[in-house]
Amino acid sequence: MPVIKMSASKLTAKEHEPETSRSMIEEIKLRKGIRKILMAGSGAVGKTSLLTVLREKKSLGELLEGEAEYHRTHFIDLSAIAASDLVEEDITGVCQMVDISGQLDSPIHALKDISRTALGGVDVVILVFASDNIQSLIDLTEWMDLLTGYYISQTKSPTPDFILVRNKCDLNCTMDKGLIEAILHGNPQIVEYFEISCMTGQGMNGIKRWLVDHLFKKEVA
Ligand SMILES: Nc1nc2c(ncn2[C@@H]2O[C@H](COP(=O)(O)OP(=O)(O)OP(=O)(O)O)[C@@H](O)[C@H]2O)c(=O)[nH]1
Ligand SMILES: [Mg+2]
Repeated sequence: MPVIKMSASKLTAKEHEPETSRSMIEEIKLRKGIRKILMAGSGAVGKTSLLTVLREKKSLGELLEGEAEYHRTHFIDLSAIAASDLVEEDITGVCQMVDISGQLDSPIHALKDISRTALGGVDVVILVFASDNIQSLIDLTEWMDLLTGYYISQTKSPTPDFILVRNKCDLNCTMDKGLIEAILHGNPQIVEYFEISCMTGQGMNGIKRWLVDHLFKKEVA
């Protein structure tokens, strides 16, 4: 079966967002303390799991009894997490989390069909790969091409920050360090790198702290 690949040009050609609505959205976001976070990366790397663990404040191991089932995200899921829930501090603000399907070659995909809803006004992109799946690390180059293509076309909007997350570290798999370094120093620039396990909760405090400090505290200063 032929594999339909989305190209960066396809993504940008669809996007004609009016200037007024864009600045209005930015204004509303600022006033209400809303920050938008996009989870990106291949299928089964743990994007939805990361969102669940952040929201529920428990690891997958605590949340799931027995076998951890995989329910792939078919299109897009949106949910909100209060900043004060991430770090148990009195901070005003909300993280609007955008969780999209990892299957980029699907004929129906949020990045193509509703690119503005998925990508517009995003403050942080969390690029996720899994420790036991080197292909998911390689696939991130395609995700990064698509996303940078979109944001380059949005010349009047700020470009989001990209962070890189290696999930499933509980599996103790080895990974090509050179490839990770190449992604870390490639384009777009990665501003932070985390090694985590949604299963055990390892590294989750670091991500939470970074999100809150980066997204909410600098407004206050
Ligand atoms: N061992 C281990 N398994 C994990 C971890 N995080 C997630 N999983 C498992 O990996 C599988 C896929 O996780 P999901 O969060 O659904 O993956 P996803 O990236 O949202 O996948 P798509 O929705 O298809 O794009 C599930 O069975 C999870 O239980 C982890 O840290 N360690
Ligand atoms: Mg998912």
